[in-house]
Amino acid sequence: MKHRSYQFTHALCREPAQSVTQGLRLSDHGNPDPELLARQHDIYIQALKTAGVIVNIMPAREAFPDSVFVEDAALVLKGAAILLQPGAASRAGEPEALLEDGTAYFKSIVKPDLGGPIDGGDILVFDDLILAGLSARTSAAGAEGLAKAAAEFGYDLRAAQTPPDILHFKSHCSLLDHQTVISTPGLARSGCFDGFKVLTTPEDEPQGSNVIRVNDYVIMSAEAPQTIDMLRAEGFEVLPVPTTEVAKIDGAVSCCSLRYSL
Ligand code: CIR
Repeated sequence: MKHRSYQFTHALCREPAQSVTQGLRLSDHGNPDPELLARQHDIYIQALKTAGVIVNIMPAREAFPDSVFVEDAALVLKGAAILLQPGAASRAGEPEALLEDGTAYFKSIVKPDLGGPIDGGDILVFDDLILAGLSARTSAAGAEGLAKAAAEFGYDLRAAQTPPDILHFKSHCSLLDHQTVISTPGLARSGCFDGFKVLTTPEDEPQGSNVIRVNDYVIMSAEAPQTIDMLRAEGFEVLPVPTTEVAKIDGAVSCCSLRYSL
């Protein structure tokens, strides 16, 4: 049977730093509480384990307040990590930190010259197709650079547009299965998911659109109750996890892990 893009054997996370209080944010909702964030991160890791993956955890990196959001530093295709070029200056060293701390966890690790910035949060991976949302963190040049790197693994890459005023493409959409996405209504209207089945979140619950489908489970924010009910009614096995602290610095469930198969 074809290997699906939501089937994973492994996940890689990073312990949150105490400096997470300095994490970047588009608007201020107060600093995250590092202790509570760490407890919520543990619950998240437990959910990944329930979904059947082996979770490896790298040590905290105090020099990088946002380094718990490990998804932005690399894209893993077929077990091989492609180091990315984060678009925020304070995060530029995170791929190097991943190289130092994480190399042993992948089949291989490459550092291509991407020619421009691109964050993992802007990259949505289907079975053979990648959508890359152009944003303040991801340039057309970065997406083109990644297209070349991803082609070597058999993926086509299509650029899309991250909606204005949000951080990342995946702040407003996620994969539910190989032919289904969940999206905010606004992003769905842009037409970037033509050819896919699209479920839309309620207008007042955009936080429901960032989920991770991991094997038979959908891990998502407990702070999206209407979307949880909707996905359960659609037959998905949902594992809600608390995300109040990462949400204060524009984080959500997808950014806290790299998921892949070995
Ligand atoms: C940042 O602004 O880079 C972090 N505070 C949040 C990153 C979230 N990453 C993601 O959704 N992939």
